Amino acid sequence: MQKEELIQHLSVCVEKGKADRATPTPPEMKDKEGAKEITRKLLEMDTPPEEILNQGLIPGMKRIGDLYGQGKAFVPHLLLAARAMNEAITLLKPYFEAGTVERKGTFIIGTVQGDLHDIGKNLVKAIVEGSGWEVVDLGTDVNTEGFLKALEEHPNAAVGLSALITTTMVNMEEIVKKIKEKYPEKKVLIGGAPVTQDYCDKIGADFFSLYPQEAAEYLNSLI
Ligand code: B12
Repeated sequence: MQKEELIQHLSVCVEKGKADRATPTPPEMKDKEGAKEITRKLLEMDTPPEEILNQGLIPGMKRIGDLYGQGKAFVPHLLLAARAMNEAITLLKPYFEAGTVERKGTFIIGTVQGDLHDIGKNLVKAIVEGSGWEVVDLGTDVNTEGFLKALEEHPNAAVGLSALITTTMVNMEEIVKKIKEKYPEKKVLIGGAPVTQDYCDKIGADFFSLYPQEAAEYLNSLI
């Protein structure tokens, strides 16, 4: 298969939750290569990791997300797709990290309270790490105290908040407020599908983007 065809096929694997060859579903793809094998193949063909991410993985996840939104796919489908995407991201991560020469600073990141989505957060983490920062990953469902405690341990760090649900996004406001009360100069980055620049301005965060690379560039501009 040509590179473009493989990337297309990769996006179908993510959409259908075909993580690797051993994944038994969907039946029509049984015993066929999955996201893991195809990503490995693409990397062996020297495909840039950003291309694999932006043209294969993210569109596949978007399609299953859209189907879910239309009531044509359900939570188990999303879980399978997330597993397929994570298999591929694990292979891409060392490439994002490869550029690391020295640590430019520390970046604390977490998905906010009530929210268990971590695919986007993990992407931001991988790309910021890859751009030379030490990243402290607090995981998911992180409350205000969790972020403040991490800041006590890393007082010079910048902070990133991720949220994927409109009802958890609102928790960002309190977290930003408490961080700014204690550390007025602290830079707080926010992101996640429902977040907007307006919301960022409204809650007094410093930076918003849907693109991890832009977050890395913003952090680099702070040095
Ligand atoms: C995969 C998925 C899941 C998986 C999550 C697996 C995992 N490990 O993350 C599972 C199945 C567990 C799941 C569960 C649920 N989900 Co869900 N899920 C999705 C789905 C399909 C994709 C999300 C995703 O990973 N996108 C891909 C990543 C790469 O995008 P991203 O996170 O936005 O990140 C990008 C940017 O936003 C940015 N970014 C992200 N974070 C940050 C942070 C910073 C600092 C910066 C700068 C940038 C940045 O960078 C990333 C790369 O570009 C979306 C639908 C969709 N199309 O978005 C629904 C969606 C988010 N889920 C939704 C819902 C409702 C749920 C559930 C409540 C469902 C249920 N009934 O149980 C639960 C919630 C559980 C919980 N408490 O969190 C809704 C939210 C609706 C709303 N009102 O907000 C969505 C939008 C689906 C829908 N259309 O209804 N989900």
